Amino acid sequence: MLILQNDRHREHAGRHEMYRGRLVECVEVPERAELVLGELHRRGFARVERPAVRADMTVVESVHDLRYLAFLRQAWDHWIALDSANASFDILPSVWPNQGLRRDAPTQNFSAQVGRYAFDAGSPITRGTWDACLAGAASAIEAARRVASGSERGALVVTRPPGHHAGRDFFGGYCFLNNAALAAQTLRDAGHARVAILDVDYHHGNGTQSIFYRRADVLTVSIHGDPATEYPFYLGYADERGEGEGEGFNLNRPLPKGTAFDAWRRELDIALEAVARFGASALVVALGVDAYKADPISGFLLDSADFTTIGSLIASARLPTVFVLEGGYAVAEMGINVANVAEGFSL
Ligand code: SP5
Ligand code: ZN
Repeated sequence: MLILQNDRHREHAGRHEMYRGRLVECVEVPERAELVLGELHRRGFARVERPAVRADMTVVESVHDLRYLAFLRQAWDHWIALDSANASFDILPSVWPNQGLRRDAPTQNFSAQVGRYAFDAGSPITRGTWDACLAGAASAIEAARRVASGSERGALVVTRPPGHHAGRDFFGGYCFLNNAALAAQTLRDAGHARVAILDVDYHHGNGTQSIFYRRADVLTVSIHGDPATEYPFYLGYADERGEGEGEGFNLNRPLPKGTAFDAWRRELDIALEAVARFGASALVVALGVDAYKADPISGFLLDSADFTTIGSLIASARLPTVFVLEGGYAVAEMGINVANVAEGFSL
């Protein structure tokens, strides 16, 4: 399996996220990716590449909104132009255009713009967020190209920040650009007529779902904590099946907090059956490992060994596969869990 690493991920390093009325330390930290790379190296995954840091903007602009991209690119400069003292603080929203307010209101006020594009107050924009995200996008696009050409059966993109909560024109859930969606679109552009995205992160991939919700060419399937009690709360229910041409091409499998691997694994079988029935010729896996039992912000009970099984069950789909790193916050164990998936897939 080919490993592609985002060399600029460290440039995104949020300090605080809003949680229960206070600013708490970010759980989505640079060490996460470092520990994954360290463990992959220890396990003998020797083919590690660092792709060009320039992403193909044609792909990025086909998945994301132009004005949203311009906002993200310029956000830090605008922030410090307001007040040079802002450099010591991350950008977080404090006002949102919901409940009857106009998202398209003709304001360029900076706070108004942040709130227009953010859906939570847990996803700080920092000085290096844009550069880190763009390099991550480049890694995901390159991985998809290598898999699409048939030169690799599988590729793993080790990147952060994650992507599956980011939509066409919004960020949140620690995500800004949707790397899995960029990989899927790249596979489509390379000639794969039907591409499936399987999201195994603990949290519902609301961004990915919304990007492809009206499309029949990309199937989105997600196994996640029931949004009735788990983040992101407002999407991810079983009755969301897609809309218009996309009807029938979104599958949500919410599971209660406390679910262990025997029940989780049955859902993976259902998800992989849906991928096979759809007739996908390529697969993108949104690989969060926060279903792990010791994850500090999640509620499933998977063991490290279960991730090896997940890797081998995904391999049994016999599809060219791009894995993209998403969540996972039990930092000490996350390298092991990701490497277990890679090993299970490669056996
Ligand atoms: C990619 C991904 O897994 N995103 C998850 C975003 C979840 N954000 C909300 C979590 C709320 C709990 N935060 C508590 C921090 C306490 N240290
Ligand atoms: Zn997650």
